[in-house]
Amino acid sequence: ERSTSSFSYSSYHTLEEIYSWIDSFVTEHADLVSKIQIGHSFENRPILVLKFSTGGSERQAIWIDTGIHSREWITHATGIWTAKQIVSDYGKDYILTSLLNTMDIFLEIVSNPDGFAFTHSMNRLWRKNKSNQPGIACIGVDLNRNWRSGFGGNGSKDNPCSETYHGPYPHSEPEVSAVANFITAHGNIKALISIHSYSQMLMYPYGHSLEPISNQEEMYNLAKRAVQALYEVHGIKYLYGSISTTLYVASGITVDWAYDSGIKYSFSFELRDTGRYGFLLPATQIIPTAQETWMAIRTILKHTLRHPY
Ligand code: PAY
Ligand code: ZN
Repeated sequence: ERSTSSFSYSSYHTLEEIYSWIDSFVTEHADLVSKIQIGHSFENRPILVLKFSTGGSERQAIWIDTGIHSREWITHATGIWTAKQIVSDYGKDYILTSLLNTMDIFLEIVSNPDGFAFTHSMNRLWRKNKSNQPGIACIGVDLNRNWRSGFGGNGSKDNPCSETYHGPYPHSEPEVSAVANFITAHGNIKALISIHSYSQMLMYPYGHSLEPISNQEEMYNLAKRAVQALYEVHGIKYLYGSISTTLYVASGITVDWAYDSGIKYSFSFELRDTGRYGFLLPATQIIPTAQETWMAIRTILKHTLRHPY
């Protein structure tokens, strides 16, 4: 894309199209947005993050990632629409404006670039990354099982052929270590939102254990309000609660690591739908999905802004 004006926000795009859109987007909104490369994927593709900032230094920040599982195309599309929404809402929406006047937002749209390229070229339903190890025939680690918190526990597999293979050791995967290193070095991330599909759920830690987190009541009430705000947009119903009690037990996941690293407001979304189309959600649902998700995200941002820690 030469300019973002010819980009279709209601279509699914290839990695090349998204990376080219990122460059145009950053150029067109240079006052508010910059591009950071936080690392390289296993197959050596750049791992990119958009930074939304109105200035300052070492501000508190929000982290949002989409596409850690490559087949969850609605999440990348939602991330792209969200980026556009942030630049158009700044100066208009009071929550987003006051947030960006004191905090930054980091948005990682293609969190698993190798897997994403593979879903376009070879296997639309590929979930993992593309790493391989000598002497092991199966390819790929589940990037949502590779995090240190609860690594290797229930709901993850040590068989490299499994869709939920946790990898050889915590943060073994470059796509995970790049994010973990970035967030740790930053040191001032106050909310983390990791976006998956599908199931229509808004969840918080833990995945690896049934034990409630220390601010579970606050998280439950916040999730409830966020899901209500989402519902009001297009009447889509979401379940909410902890991951282990709402979906299933899963260990080594992003939000458990984030929470254990001190990010009190750590959430994961499972976007539309509940299984009719599953990962193959029609492109006609991209904009409605992104619109409703944004209202839930906005609820979390508002709470984070009003509850400094
Ligand atoms: O959102 O982190 C979360 C929960 C755990 C997800 C996981 O298993 O990694 C849930 C699944 C996902 O989004 O990857 C749910 C989908 C429908 C799946 O692949 O089973
Ligand atoms: Zn997923």
